[in-house]
Amino acid sequence: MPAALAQAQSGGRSIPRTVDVVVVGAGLSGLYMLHKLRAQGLSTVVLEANSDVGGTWYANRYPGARVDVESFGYSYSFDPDLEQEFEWSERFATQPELLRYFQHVAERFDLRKDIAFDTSVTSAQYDESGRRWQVRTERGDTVTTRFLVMATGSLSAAKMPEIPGLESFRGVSYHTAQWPVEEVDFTGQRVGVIGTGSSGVQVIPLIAEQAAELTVFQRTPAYALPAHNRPLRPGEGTSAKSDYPAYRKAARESGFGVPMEPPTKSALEASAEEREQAFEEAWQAGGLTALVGTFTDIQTDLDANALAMEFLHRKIAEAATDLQTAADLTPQYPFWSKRPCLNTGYYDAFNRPNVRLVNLQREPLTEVTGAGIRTSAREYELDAIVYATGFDAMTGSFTRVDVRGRGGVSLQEAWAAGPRTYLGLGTVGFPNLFMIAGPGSPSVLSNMVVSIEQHVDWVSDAIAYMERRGLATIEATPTAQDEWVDHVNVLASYTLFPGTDSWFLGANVPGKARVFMPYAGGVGAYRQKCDEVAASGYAGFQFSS
Ligand code: N01
Repeated sequence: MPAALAQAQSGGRSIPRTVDVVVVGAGLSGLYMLHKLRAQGLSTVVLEANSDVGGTWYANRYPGARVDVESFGYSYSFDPDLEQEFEWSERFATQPELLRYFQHVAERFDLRKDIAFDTSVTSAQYDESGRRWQVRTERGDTVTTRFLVMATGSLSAAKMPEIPGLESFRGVSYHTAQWPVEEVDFTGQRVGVIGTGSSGVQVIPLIAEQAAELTVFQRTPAYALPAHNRPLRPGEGTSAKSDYPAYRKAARESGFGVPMEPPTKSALEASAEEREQAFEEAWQAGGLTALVGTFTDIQTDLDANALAMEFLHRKIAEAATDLQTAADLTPQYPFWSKRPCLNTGYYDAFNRPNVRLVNLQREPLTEVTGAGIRTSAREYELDAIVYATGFDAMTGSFTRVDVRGRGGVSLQEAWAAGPRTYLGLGTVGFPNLFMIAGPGSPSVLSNMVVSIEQHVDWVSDAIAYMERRGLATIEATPTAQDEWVDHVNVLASYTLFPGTDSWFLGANVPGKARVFMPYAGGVGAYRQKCDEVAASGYAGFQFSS
């Protein structure tokens, strides 16, 4: 396919007016998608709102940000040389190291030349007669494309809370997912953090070390599992890298996208000693999935789950020295019914004299004032507020762009009652639009890199299939989509997820339909289904020629 294209000048940078594929986002998904499409000879441009590559790892540069999948597993597998050459320094890589990795990938494969940075996509409209997408940017560019790949991330649409008075605060406000590129120094300041999900749990220990006073406003406590992060030992990298073929295969066939022996026994059938030993070993191993993987029914049976909860409650009581603080930090909802967090110094932070915990269940937050934060009990005076309040997850990054498919129907309208997709890859009414790690796929319930690589490979194979046969459009069929949505819901109903409010259900966004969005059947089963669909000539998708 010829790549010689008419160029539109915009902001000093050339953006082609017509391409085969527009990819939105230069994070993990967009970088690999560009690399693949280019190798297939397709003219491609990536439009990226940030000033450089990295996506979520570009934006979430708050102190303490680090990955919660082991570094060796949270990396691309598509190029054996790339796998071997990058040196990870810690068990769980920090955000700056991850960003260095993505910058290295961009340089190694010369990706930046086809990425327009500081280019926010505002709309994408499908032109039915021309069977093309018209993609518009904030800067006024219009790009016409056959295929549109939304590589916009599952957790990238930052969410501010609905609290009165946000604008009135006279100090400085930050959101963890929109952290400034310049270093932020909290030395000597009175800082408030709202939110104790993964971002809060990571940022709190670091701010605690710097600030004069840190006040943590907690609405729902987190299960913060030990990371046991550490520098990698000499030789550890070489040995892990020599195991890559087997490691990657096991990751792809697993549940969460990390190699793991599946449990065989119910927690309810195990003796108390067996359970304690299994839980303790998982605790000592650290990581997000060890404990939930001890027994078959931790995530599916409330009684089995209560046994894990009891173990975790004891660990929290041991970690926080003040009794009331320990009680306030103890979650009462089932373990893994919302996403747990990885802990590096979180509970210890509350043992410091300059840190206090405000339990918003006892004294609800009423407003942000000019001077700080007011609860029903009092006002807390602050110099800075950090909103660790999360994301409009899984759908926000798609629906914040005005995407309109056949008949001018917007994605927002099509998904008003919850996202509807076939395989989390495509959606009815939006021909030639692909989503990477979209709702209805394992995405956030997995090691994202494993899921992203699988989607990118699948999408580039589907486009290659169309090119070989001269097919113009691909679109999910209503029947396949309905059946897939039902299947995703049935799988969720076997778990404890639907019973606890979380961003998995859209519960953190007022007015958002309460639907469990990710596919809970595991990455192995999901990959198998996607492979079968491709092998059968893309059953469940219809083509036009
Ligand atoms: O966001 P969250 P996050 N008043 O939605 C609270 C991934 N991630 O950015 O639970 C008071 O989990 C809210 O309280 P509640 C990971 O998948 C990964 O922390 O709604 N509080 C909650 O405590 C993660 O799950 C890493 O009651 C309010 C917090 O804000 C996902 O991103 C690091 C409030 C939001 O927690 C999201 O994590 C970071 C209000 N009005 C993130 N509104 C890694 O480790 C919200 N809250 C790789």
